[in-house]
Amino acid sequence: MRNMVPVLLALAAALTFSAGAQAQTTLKTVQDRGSLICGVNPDLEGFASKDANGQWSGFDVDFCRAVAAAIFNDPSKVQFVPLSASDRFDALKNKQIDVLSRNSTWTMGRENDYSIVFPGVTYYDGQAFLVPKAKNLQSALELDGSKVCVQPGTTTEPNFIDFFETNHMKYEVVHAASADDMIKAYEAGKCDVLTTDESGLFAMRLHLAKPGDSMILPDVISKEPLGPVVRQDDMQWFNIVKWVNFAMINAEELGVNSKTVDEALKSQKTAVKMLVGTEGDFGKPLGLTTDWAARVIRTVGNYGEVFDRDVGAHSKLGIPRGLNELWNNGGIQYAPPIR
Ligand SMILES: N[C@@H](CCC(=O)N[C@@H](CS)C(=O)NCC(=O)O)C(=O)O
Repeated sequence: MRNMVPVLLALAAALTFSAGAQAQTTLKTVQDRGSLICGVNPDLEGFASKDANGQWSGFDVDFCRAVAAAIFNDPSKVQFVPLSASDRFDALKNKQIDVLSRNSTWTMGRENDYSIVFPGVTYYDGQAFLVPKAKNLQSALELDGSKVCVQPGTTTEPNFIDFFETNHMKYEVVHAASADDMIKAYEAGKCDVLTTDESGLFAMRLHLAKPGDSMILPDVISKEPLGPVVRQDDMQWFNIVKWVNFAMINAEELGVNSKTVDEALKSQKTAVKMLVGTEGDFGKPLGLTTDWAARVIRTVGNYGEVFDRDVGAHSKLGIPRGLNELWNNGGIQYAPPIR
């Protein structure tokens, strides 16, 4: 037995070494690289799109920028990787990206199938239908016999099939590989209905030749909680992404925005002090600085500022806050406190 001791010690050392070698965290990888790699939609106005100068903008893009701001104090330190609906979760699983921020619906099946996890909901959405106004429809229950344009690899396809079958309506599925292809197929008359998340319909309608000739039916047939996604293997990284979202929501609730954040640094209110880092240190346990949330708010904005600018009242999409209002203002956006 005594002869076994050196062998066991060597074995223990080897195991410790290999555990250490594996322990390169996502945060360390991102810091060493000097930028965050974020998977986004290739082209969905308001959520993620690129202008003629190669500048990305949108709600999902701003979330990536917020994570970069928390880490680097610089929201520009992001490399954006455009991903199709079908490729996005494999890209995350295979470590081609650090985080996915691409109008993705949180479902249990996706977490199980790809060993991924949604740290929160940045946008509460639901599936709807866009139709020509000339059809004079009042409800999605009048869609019997429709040719429906839908993108594969989404929650949209099984949802709408379920809805039609439950309501004993006939349908024909017309597949389109991108939002752009869906628009083209609809305008060419290959389908008479577009279906996806309501936010996506607002975005796609802008790109129709005559947006005013189509309407979104009032029926919302599913829950589509959209949010960022990370792998299940790194709790620190999961927590960073989770608390960046919650910090932005809490900032709006506490009235701290990109213009008032310096004033907030002088606030005597405990909740504000804990948010901006003048009391306690909530950043260090996540591997961040004390002022991590102040960095996000200063350079990207609070939740309401980002919503407003990218998809809300001050954007081309003009989507009402609806469910995405704060919980104390009639909506369901609710972040656990930073304290
Ligand atoms: N939230 C749904 C739908 C997401 C989705 O990919 N929607 C389509 C239709 S709006 C899209 O964004 N397409 C953009 C593209 O691939 O060009 C999901 O997670 O499956």
